[in-house]
Amino acid sequence: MRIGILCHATYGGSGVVAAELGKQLAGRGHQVHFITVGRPFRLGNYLPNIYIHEAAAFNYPLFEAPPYFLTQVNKTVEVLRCCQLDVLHAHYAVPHSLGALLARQVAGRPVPVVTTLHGTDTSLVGARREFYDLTRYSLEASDMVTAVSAFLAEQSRQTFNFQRELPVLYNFVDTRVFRPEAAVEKQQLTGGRDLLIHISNFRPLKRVLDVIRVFQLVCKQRPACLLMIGDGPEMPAAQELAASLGLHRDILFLGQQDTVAPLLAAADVMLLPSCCESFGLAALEALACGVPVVASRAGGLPEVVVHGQVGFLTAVGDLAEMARFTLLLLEDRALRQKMSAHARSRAVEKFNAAYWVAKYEQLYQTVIDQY
Ligand code: GMT
Repeated sequence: MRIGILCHATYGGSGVVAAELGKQLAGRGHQVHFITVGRPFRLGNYLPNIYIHEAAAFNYPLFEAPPYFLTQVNKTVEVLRCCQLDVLHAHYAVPHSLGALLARQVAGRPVPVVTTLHGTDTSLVGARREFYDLTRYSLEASDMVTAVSAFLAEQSRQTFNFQRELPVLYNFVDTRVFRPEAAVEKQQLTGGRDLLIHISNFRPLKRVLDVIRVFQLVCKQRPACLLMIGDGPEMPAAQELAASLGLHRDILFLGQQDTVAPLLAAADVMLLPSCCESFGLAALEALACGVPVVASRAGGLPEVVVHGQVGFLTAVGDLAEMARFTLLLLEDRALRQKMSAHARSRAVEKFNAAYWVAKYEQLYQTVIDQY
């Protein structure tokens, strides 16, 4: 198949999933065309069957900001015409779903549009009054809409009164890349201390200050260090809090990292205290590395992290409970090893790339046949 993928190229779960899906599809012999603003994150070096079509930034004094949406739609029209795409797959409803639909109309080419919802697109963004009608239209006009968790499917159905089929195609992980053996040399990093890790885009909903506070509670009982990976609006507040608690030497703020598997695999526990999370791809990547996750019982996280089996879940903001579970894992080596093995098995058995990529292939074939 010739597949066009529209996605956000910046750091963020939806862009990661789109890039990983594209790589997997290309590896299975499909021709994959990314149509993005910027080079998709996590795509890495040249891979056969992958084509990148970057929408150029164009500005004119009359515009308040470069009209990226329009240049991306125009680029999609060009690609539709010259590459004879069989299907367009929009990741993140706003604006990619609408962009794909508009490009199809302008190009005058009959091509089905699949939209995959990732979470913030239909909760924080698409549900806002400023975007609501366009988002609802995009979902209705798409030939198929999928969601990355059962939680998100239900939430989107309710928010947009969406009555049609909305299949759940879970996010997946490349368990050959995210694996326990990928770990960097830990001793050098920790000096023999326990290692906690957090990865996110440091948006308020990730509650990165909770991560620091849980870490403080843990440090009162055991020497430990914390890797904070990613960047975003809460970074200054997190750094200030770390300094004010006297923890700045125990926390490494590593910023955006392209290659996270070696760091993840070296960790003893991952902390993910988000107040909402449609899926929690970072948690799945940790599980694949054999790292138990202590997370909040929010959104789709319980579909990924089974409480008591591959980690622990607590109420959002229950720092004492998060610290208690983290200490339990650090202090009880046998428990940690058992959960680590379960974590890896769960990632391999339930969220492996081959299974879910084959589901996407079937879905594309269905919409192509029905179109
Ligand atoms: O978490 C974010 O803020 C980024 C966001 C995105 O769209 O890039 O992530 C969402 O999509 C990911 C991939 O499907 C999911 O794993 C994340 O849980 C989801 N984020 C939220 O729902 C907050």
